[in-house]
Formats: sequence, C-alpha cells, structure tokens
Amino acid sequence: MNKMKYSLKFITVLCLLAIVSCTQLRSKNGKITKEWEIDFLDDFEHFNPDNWQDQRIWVNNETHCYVPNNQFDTREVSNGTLKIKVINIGAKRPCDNLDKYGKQHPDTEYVAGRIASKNLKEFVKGKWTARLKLASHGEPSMFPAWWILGAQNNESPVQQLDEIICWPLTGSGEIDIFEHHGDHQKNEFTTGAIISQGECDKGDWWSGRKGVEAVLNEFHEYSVEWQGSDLVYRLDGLEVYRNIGEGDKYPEAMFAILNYAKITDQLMIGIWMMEVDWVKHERRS
Ligand SMILES: [Ca+2]
Repeated sequence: MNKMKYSLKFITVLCLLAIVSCTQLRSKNGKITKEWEIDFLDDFEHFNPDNWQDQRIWVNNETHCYVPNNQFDTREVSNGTLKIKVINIGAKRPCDNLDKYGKQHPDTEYVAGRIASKNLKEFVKGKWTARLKLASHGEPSMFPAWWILGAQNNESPVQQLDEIICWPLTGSGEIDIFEHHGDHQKNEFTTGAIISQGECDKGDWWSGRKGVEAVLNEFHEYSVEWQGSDLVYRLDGLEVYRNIGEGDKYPEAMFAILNYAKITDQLMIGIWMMEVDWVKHERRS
C-alpha cells in the first residue's frame, strides 16, 4: 500500500468514526444517547398550509388586529423567509378578532400577522428551533414572539374535541422561546416557561424567565429542548437559561406560534417586522 492510499484509507476510517460518534453519543453513565433527528422543518420557500394556519385571536389587550391570508402583506413569504409584520394602514377598519369571552376587538388602523402550527405540526417534548431576526427593536409597544403552546388549548381556532383546556394548565402550557418587549429592552430578548398556578388565566410570567442580550437585527437561532426533566434554552446553540425540573410539567403535544403584537396605544411609525428563515422540531432518534 503506497503512502497516498494509506492516507486515504486512514482518512476514510476517521470520517466513519466521526459519523458513528455523532449519531451515538455515550453519556457519563455509559448509556448511549441518540442524536437529534429532524421531524419537522419549514424553510419558508413558500407559505405551506400543511404546516401553518393563520390565528385570529385577541389575547393580551393588543391594539392591532390579526388578519389572515397575508392581507396587507402581514405575513409575506419571499426569498426563502417569512416576514411577520405589524403595519399601520392609516385608517381604522373593523376587526373580527374575538377575545376568549367573545368580545370583539374595536376598529383599529393596526394590522398584524400571526401563524400557528395548531393541528398541523404538534410534537411532544424534543427540541424546537427558529432562526430569526427583527428589522428594528427597542421601540415602545413592540412584542414579537416565537413560542409554543399546548395542543389542547381552548382558544381560537378550536378544531378538535379535546381542545378544551384553558391557558396555562397542563395541555395548554406555554413556553416562550423568544420574546422581545420593546418597552423595556433594546438588544435583549426574554426566554422561559410560564409557570402554571393551577387555575385558568393564572400563569406566572416572570419566575421561570430570563432576559438575554443579543444583537436582535441579525439572524440567530433560538431554541428550547427537553433535557431530562429540565427545559434548556439556547442562543445559537449555547445554553443561556434553564428551567430546572419544569420539563415534565409540559408532557403534552405542543404547537408553534410566530406572531408580532403591538401591545399599547403608543404611536407606531413605519412597519415592524420579524423575519424567520426557518423553523424546525427535532426528536431523539
Ligand atoms: Ca388539536
């Protein structure tokens, strides 16, 4: 065997070893830990109705109206990304969004996009990631979000008989992977779980959450994963926060939501936009 052939063979063996070690990681206690396997990926080459539906709902006293079907370009998909926006259309118009008690949203000049994978892509535990950026940030009333919600949530759209559980009880639990509160933050997002207090509409937003610095107008990967009984939050793959022991409180299938809310009466100039390159869910193979 000449030296070149030997080198090639050596390199081939190294490559094979690398592949094996990537798919089967041996943990400290000697058990084989499987690597992540993608079971859902949307890279927004087009808007895929098999993955997403528009969600029209009035939940946090927002001033905007969620509109469907990319009306006013509120959820544009172009050049491989999704653009979820809030837009001031200059004149008040009727809004069909209802709150959870059936009250209709007042007329408003602000329209916005919100999509959910409810009843389309729902998964138990695993790992959810999105690669996204904001066009602008740190302005009062901004509230863009990338988050997951329990599949038995009883809010619109209700399409299956088991969607009867009120937020944030088990079955309707909420985990916020990325939220940006423009009133309080500039280059910062918050990440964490809403801790259920055991009654409808009673969730602790703050004790399971952390603010994390990031350059928000550049693309980053924001993820949450179940690791044992913990929830681990990552920014570009690096752990930035952990809800210790909270993971088992979210045993239900969950769906993804991408939305941009405007949450106060503060005047808004221009267009607010969250651009999403892709969303994926992975499970341990
Ligand atoms: Ca369902």
